[in-house]
Amino acid sequence: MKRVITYGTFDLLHYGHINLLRRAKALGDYLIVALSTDEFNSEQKGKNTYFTYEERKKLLEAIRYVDLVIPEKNWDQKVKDVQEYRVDTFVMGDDWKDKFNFLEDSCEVVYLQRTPEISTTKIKKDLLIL
Ligand code: C2G
Repeated sequence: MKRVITYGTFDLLHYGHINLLRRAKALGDYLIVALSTDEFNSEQKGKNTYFTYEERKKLLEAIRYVDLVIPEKNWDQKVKDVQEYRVDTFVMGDDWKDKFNFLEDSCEVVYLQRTPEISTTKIKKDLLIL
């Protein structure tokens, strides 16, 4: 069974996220999403999410492509996660291109094209003017 992992905040879930998750799952048989915790977001990523970790986790778990959601607590857990969950392929959108090439010692690293035009930030901005 080919195991795939990806990481992110996935706030205000939108079709760009779904496009990423669908293509990530297509690379294997089992998709793990390491979901940024509220603490990691606010303390290290500088992100204040609309939905809490638990709410974002429930949304992700409802997606047919997602098999398991685990917490992403810091920037440095990826090598351990790849080993612990016996991951074959690590996937991220290409806004992260080459940022995680160090994982190539542990698994395949794939950067997928981001969906243009949509982002959580854009949704928040657009809603401000509604
Ligand atoms: N994404 C995408 N297209 C968009 C928006 C997002 O393909 N229009 C992808 C991103 O490239 C990322 C995933 O969806 O692979 C999740 O996006 P974010 O929640 O913004 O993730 P980010 O905050 O970049 O967190 O350790 C890695 C970080 O946790 C990544």
